Amino acid sequence: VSTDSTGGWSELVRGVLAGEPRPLARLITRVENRAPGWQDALRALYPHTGKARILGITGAPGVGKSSLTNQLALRLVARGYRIGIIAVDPSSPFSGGALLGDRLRMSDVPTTPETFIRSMATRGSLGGLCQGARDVARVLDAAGYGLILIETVGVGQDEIEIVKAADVVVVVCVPGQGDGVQALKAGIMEIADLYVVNKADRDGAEQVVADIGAMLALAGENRAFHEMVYRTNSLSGDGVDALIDSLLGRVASVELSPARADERARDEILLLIEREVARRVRARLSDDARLAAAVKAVVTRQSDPYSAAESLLADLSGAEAGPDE
Ligand SMILES: Nc1nc2c(ncn2[C@@H]2O[C@H](COP(=O)(O)OP(=O)(O)OP(=O)(O)O)[C@@H](O)[C@H]2O)c(=O)[nH]1
Ligand SMILES: [Mg+2]
Repeated sequence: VSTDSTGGWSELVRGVLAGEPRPLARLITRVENRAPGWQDALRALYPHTGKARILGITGAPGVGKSSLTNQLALRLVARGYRIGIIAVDPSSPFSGGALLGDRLRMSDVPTTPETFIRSMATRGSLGGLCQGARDVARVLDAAGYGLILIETVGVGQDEIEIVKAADVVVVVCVPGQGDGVQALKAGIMEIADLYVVNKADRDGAEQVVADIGAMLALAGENRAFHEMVYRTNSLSGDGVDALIDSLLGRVASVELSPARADERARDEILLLIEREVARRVRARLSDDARLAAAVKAVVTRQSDPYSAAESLLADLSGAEAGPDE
């Protein structure tokens, strides 16, 4: 379409800022694919960001995160919000079923100027899962989506990093998962703002509520229990409005502390640097005869991976520093 000197980016950026869905979808895809000029696009959008609030929705596979997100989105749109949804899939190597399932369950959410849905099945994506979700959220923010819901399966470091970047984190549990609540203690618990016991239509929901209560008490949580634990049925929508009232209350009260804002910016800058350094190192070494020789030496036990890495790194930094140093 466009052949301007920015490779069409400036037109897309204009469209995004004007709130047009098609340029938005195209720009996000190109940013995710790291098409040439992606940084320029994000640079141009950055001054227009910082208004959106991000809700992280996490929990074990199948607890109803997508169904709940769907219910939240429909109701929030009815309340006048523009909602961006990012579904981060674990991209199971066995099938694309999870992705399709998410699309199906979220199909109730109309793609209108009020809602925008993007699935990311992106293990091994170019920018990394966490940065990828961050970039997409940032584009949606610039496009005027005031609330961004990010669904992630609460397993794995990447997913935890993603929800850490959210303003409010909802952890979804269900009855009948036995040690489900137990499993949550690792990592996710520290960042949870609210707990949802979904599938509250099923037996055992009250037991899960009680388990969470016990866990919170152990953790010395001093917020009122009833303000932290909600019961929902994501099929009928029961309980979802009460959850929304609480979420909106929290969102309104979240003002990022300066220290937290600094920490986030710092994390992001470091992450971007790490990615780029890793990319450059791989590019430099991939065809390097020294790497090939080191591989052989390690495989035949003439050397070891530690010495090989150390000596290649020394070569690289020597080359970086230049002949004068
Ligand atoms: N009975 C009952 N079933 C529910 C409820 N919420 C979701 N389900 C069902 O649970 C199944 C999983 O729902 P999803 O919304 O796909 O769950 P998810 O957590 O997004 O799943 P993954 O993204 O695959 O981890 C579906 O068959 C839903 O219809 C609920 O409140 N009650
Ligand atoms: Mg899902």
